[in-house]
Amino acid sequence: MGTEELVQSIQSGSRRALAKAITLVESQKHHHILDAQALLAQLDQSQNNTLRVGISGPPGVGKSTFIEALGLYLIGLGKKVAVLAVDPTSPISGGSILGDKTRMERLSQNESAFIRPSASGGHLGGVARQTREALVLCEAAGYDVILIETVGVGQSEIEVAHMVDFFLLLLQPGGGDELQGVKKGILEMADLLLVNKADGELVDIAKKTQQEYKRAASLLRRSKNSALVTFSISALSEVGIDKVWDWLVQSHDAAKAAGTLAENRSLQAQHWMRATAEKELLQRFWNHPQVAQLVTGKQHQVQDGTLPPTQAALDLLQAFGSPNSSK
Ligand SMILES: Nc1nc2c(ncn2[C@@H]2O[C@H](COP(=O)(O)OP(=O)(O)OP(=O)(O)O)[C@@H](O)[C@H]2O)c(=O)[nH]1
Ligand SMILES: [Mg+2]
Repeated sequence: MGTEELVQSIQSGSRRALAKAITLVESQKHHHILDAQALLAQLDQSQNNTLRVGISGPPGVGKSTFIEALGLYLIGLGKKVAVLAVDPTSPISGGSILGDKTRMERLSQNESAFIRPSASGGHLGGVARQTREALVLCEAAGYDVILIETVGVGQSEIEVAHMVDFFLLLLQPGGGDELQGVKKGILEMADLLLVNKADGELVDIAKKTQQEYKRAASLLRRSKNSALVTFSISALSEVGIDKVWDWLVQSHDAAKAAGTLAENRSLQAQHWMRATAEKELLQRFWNHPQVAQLVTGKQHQVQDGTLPPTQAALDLLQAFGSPNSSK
């Protein structure tokens, strides 16, 4: 299938074409990367009515259960939902969402849902790029809401926050003091904090935890100019899912009206351009034949103390290419 044909099939909603295109953006082969870029350039990206939502939280908090509940709720409203994951630890053959398909059984069997396990790019940067490009492909294929689950801690969340409109953090009832090992930086990025498992015996403690977080959130210094909103929900009993969706719709509408949605996406695109260039440059630097030839020797000299580290670094850079002549 040629690029043009593939684009048409994706835009006409073919799941097979979508899956094929995602496989293409996941490939590490140089000519596939070029083909994938040609494909992405041809997609109609004017449809910006989509909603990109990141979902994060400690292991076992109920992310997959929540995604299934929200996904089914949205399909009930006539939406098409795509689920992606960022999981740099996922093994070569299929990521953790594949195992999760059993947890998202009803959603995975629904025709209005598209679930794709995390790419297995090996390193987080690669996985993040592939997920971001898969997201764009899903939008071109007509999916209205893209849910991205992060698996793993710390850096994955930051990568996901750079590709979504809203970032949701799920937490367990209880254990509010130490914030369940969630880093401050992640709290800063979150738009909505959900205390899950507010059901059965856990209802009261979940509500109490939510109140504690609400108080803590009001004291939080944030880089975002919006406040951190907190709810308690039960993904398993499907309680509060409508509340979360209403909040998302209202926030999405408000951001569109204020122009911040488009602005945020444009800043994110610029971030990806810089981050990609920087990663590529680093790789080219270390793979450069002259640099590779020199590096071991320079390392030894630095180790011996016969060469200052800055001079050694300058020598490597000199081997890579002359410094900018204007400076
Ligand atoms: N009581 C209760 N249990 C829940 C709820 N949501 C999820 N669980 C249970 O918590 C366990 C973990 O749920 P998952 O949805 O797999 O959690 P996860 O965050 O996706 O887990 P990882 O992907 O492994 O990090 C399962 O046994 C769920 O049935 C809830 O709202 N209430
Ligand atoms: Mg999960």
